[in-house]
Amino acid sequence: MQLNYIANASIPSTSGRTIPVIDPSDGLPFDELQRSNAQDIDTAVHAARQCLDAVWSKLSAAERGRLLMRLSAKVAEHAEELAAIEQRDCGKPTKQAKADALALVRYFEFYAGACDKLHGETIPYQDGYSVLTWREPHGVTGHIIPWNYPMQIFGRSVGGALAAGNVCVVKPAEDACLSLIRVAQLAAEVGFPAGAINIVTGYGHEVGDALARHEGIDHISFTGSPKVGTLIQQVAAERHCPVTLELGGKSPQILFADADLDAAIPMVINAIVQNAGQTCSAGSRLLVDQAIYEPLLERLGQAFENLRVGPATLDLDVGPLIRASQQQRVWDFLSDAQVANIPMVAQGQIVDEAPETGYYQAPTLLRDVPVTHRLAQEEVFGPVLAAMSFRDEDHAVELANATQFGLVAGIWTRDGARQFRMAKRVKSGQVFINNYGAGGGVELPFGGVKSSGYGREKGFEALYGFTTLKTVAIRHG
Ligand code: TXE
Repeated sequence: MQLNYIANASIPSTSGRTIPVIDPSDGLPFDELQRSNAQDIDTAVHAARQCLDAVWSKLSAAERGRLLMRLSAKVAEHAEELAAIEQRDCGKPTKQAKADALALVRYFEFYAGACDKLHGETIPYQDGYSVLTWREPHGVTGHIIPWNYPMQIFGRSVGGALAAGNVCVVKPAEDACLSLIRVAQLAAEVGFPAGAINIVTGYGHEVGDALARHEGIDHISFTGSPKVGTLIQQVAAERHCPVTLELGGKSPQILFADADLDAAIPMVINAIVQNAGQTCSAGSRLLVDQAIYEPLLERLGQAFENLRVGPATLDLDVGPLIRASQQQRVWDFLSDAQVANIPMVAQGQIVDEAPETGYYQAPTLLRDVPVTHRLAQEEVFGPVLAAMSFRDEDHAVELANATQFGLVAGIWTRDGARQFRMAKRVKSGQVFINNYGAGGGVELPFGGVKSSGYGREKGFEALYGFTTLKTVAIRHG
């Protein structure tokens, strides 16, 4: 039985209710979580506030940095354990689960080093004045985390918030809590004061909503669906609470005829099958120069047919989807494709060892997807790649920008001038040229434009979002 983790103690919810924890590889329950309520959130927010006032705000930036560095080392020691927990909870193939644990190590390491480098400025003003700016923490920050990359998103969000001097109340997704409860315990072991990191589990509409509404939450960081992002904004607007939103995408991979296809193809595939396509930055649209459309689809089709899907511990190319409703969502998209006569180029194979009760979906490559079809417009959040061709650079830009989203774009061309032109013309928070994702580097600021959200997480830039700027003007004559 998993308990909430509040003020460095494992405690049950006052609701007395629980939620089953399901292994996506076989669809069977193996543990239970607390189904918390608004009262539990209130307890966590008070614990956090007490910690902030009595302890956290008294630490120097260097002391906060040392604690984060110790946590980074502790997570590194426990990386295998955390990866195994996440693997069972979220159905991640072993290499993905390990990569996520190591990313968490890096987030804490990066933000440990950033704590004492968050400077204000002095501003030249009139004679007789000195003007300076201080970057102050918001106070108690709320973090609503999704289930696709729990450890990574916790690292980028909570790591940045703590580094900037905040204390945190975290609501993990109901499908993916276990690793984060363990990380909070590890934080207590390395000396984080009671109340600095609090984890309250439960359903979004109950406990997530209570967190977003709580008067004691000074900033909300949310990663999830556009629908819930809108709700969070509305709730936060009522009390003018700042929010950072990361709401996914429909990111294009744009391949010009002069692209290095040997380099591009593995990355195009990885960008849509990694984590079974349940990645906010998944490269889910493939825009291809018409001159190379047919030969490229042939090569990609062969590669898709070789992709193998199965239980997480088999560590194949693709694991299961997170839950039955997510599987149903992908099936609905694929049946809409059939109704619209969108041609399927190829599908991977689900291996015989995959239990029928698991949530498996073979990677699927579709071609000639009309730009207005929902497969070219909406996030599937599964291993489904929608290909279409373009005539020239202008047409590529038009297609790339023809969705409500703007998170990531991958551009593949050897032409240096075109690289810059495309990077400028594509509307997205990130542009990757001749790569996709730049290896997930924690240093790289990350966030979207349009319906992909606003604010930035990751990198040093995130620290600005986790602080508020105070201008101090002194008239000294
Ligand atoms: O997301 P939700 P779901 C997208 C993706 C996916 C779709 C649905 O397309 O198929 O969203 O996934 C909490 N108040 N992304 O339904 O509901 C919830 O408990 C406060 C993209 O799982 O948005 C969880 O912790 N919180 C994405 C978190 O919000 C609420 C990652 C995300 O869940 C809430 C996940 C409420 N009323 C899904 N309702 C990305 N950008 O990476 C739910 N939550």
